[in-house]
Amino acid sequence: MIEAAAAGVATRFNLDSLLAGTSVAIPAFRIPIDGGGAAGKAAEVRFDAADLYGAKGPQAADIRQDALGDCYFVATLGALAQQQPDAVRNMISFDASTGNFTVRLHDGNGNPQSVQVTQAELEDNLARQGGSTADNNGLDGPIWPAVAETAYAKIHDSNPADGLTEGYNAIANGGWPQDAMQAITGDRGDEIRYSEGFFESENSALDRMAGQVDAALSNGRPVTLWTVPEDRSFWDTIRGNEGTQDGLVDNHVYVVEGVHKNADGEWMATVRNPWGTNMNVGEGHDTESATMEVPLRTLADTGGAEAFTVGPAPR
Ligand SMILES: [Ca+2]
Ligand SMILES: [Ca+2]
Ligand SMILES: [Ca+2]
Repeated sequence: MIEAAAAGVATRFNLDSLLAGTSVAIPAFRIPIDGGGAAGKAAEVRFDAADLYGAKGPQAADIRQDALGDCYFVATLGALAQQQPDAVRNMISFDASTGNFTVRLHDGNGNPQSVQVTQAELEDNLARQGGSTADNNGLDGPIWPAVAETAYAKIHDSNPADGLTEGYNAIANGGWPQDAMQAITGDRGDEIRYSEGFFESENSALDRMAGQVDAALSNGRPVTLWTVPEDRSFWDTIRGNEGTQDGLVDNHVYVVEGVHKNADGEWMATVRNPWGTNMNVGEGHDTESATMEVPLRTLADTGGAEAFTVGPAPR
């Protein structure tokens, strides 16, 4: 069972779930349902096409996961926004005649599904402190992540007419990065895992993995990183030590922004936490920044990363 942890408390998660899904709770933000809508719009159509994106278009920084444990989904959204912003634009449309957004997701066979998201369902997402920044910024912020997340909850709800609690319960307690890639892009993508071949040195294996990730990003493919608890050595275990920590939240999914060799010749991955911050991780590398660098060697040595998930190239 993965539980949300309050901000300000180091987040530690029980390890009996293999699902990748963590969340961090923030104080509830009350949406002014009565009174005028945001930005002077009528309350019945609070959001429209002009609210979807910021001035720079769809961006990974538009993601801010809070109360819902669907990092696997919102991190994948962020990775797609970073690599293929036009794919995000093509995924979502607004119908002024109904006030609904339409989101194109995909079923398990890659077949497109059109999902209608109503104004009320979108406001419900914001009240649940979903994956957009709009619920954190007084309803001001790009709402495309909330629209997409609402659609994902809706396809997991057997009766949307009575609300989407069932759907949110299905998606917000962890899930798999490749399932999210499938739903968002129609393609499960590929996984890159660290491995050393026979007679292969660690340096060579790291070069190979970094080259695969770098090539994927260069080809416009969305890439996420799925983290797991670090391995502990025999001695760490019997002494009750945590062992070396990589600084990344365990059982989480990050957007991968890039890989590069630093001045010491070490491969570093730049990753973005869908929380919008790297505070309260509790592994000794906390930073206010949403992005941080982590040595690939540390991930290989600690076993703190399960896999990179690589989505399809632009079509
Ligand atoms: Ca949020
Ligand atoms: Ca329902
Ligand atoms: Ca970790």
